[in-house]
Amino acid sequence: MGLLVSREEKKEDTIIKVGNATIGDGSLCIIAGPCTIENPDQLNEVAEGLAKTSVNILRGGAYKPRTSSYSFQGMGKEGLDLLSRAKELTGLPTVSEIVDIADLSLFDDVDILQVGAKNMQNYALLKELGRQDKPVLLKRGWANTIDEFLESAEYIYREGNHNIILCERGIRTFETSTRNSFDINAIPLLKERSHLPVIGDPSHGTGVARLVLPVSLAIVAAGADGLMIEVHNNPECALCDGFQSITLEEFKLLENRTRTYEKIRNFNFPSL
Ligand SMILES: [Mn+2]
Repeated sequence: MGLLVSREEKKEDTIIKVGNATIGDGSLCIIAGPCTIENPDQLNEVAEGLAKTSVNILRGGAYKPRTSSYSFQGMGKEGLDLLSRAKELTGLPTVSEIVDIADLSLFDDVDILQVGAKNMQNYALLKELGRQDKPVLLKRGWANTIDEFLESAEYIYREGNHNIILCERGIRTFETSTRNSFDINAIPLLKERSHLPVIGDPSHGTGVARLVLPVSLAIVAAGADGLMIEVHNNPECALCDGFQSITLEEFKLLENRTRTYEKIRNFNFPSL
């Protein structure tokens, strides 16, 4: 039996609407914001800067499952409160990562629940999110195959929540010059195998700020429904992932270039 998330089961693309943003309708949905919410000034400066661009959704982490237990673990509830205020200020819908279903009530004002790469196979969490009525952004684990990724999406889908966004964020390879190797193959392959929207995260996919723009262009050209970009007002001082975060100025260039690529790929060339 084919998976419910597969193209065989449903031919038409799944289109997800969140506030004024649409994901999966052929347009490019740009999600941007800081890796981690650090303080009111940081989030507001980034959010206000992004609100002046064509960004569609604001991201910001409040619960951070860090590799080291000694690293900053996020602001928690206080961070989500700041994200609510930024949403009010900018009118942008928001996405934030949930690591524990016990925190769910704190996410009432968050529009999209993110499952991070480390939790892609946390099946208890996936099943619970499958019973919620808001979209889930599911990241691929760095050591998981496309098949395993789709099986994880199925855990959410079969519980009744059909609004799932698949996010390729790079896989671990022998390469050490970058944090991960962005798996560009995954974009057209997932679009072919599943009706769910597919986005790319070049920030974690490369782990190198100067590679974020060129890899973003590759993601758009490959047919992704969106991008997720880490932006910081002062990357050098970021509490998390500063090395892969771009500035607002750099984001404006990225926005400009990727929107041009979006127009080119969506242009219907007249037949001769
Ligand atoms: Mn990050």
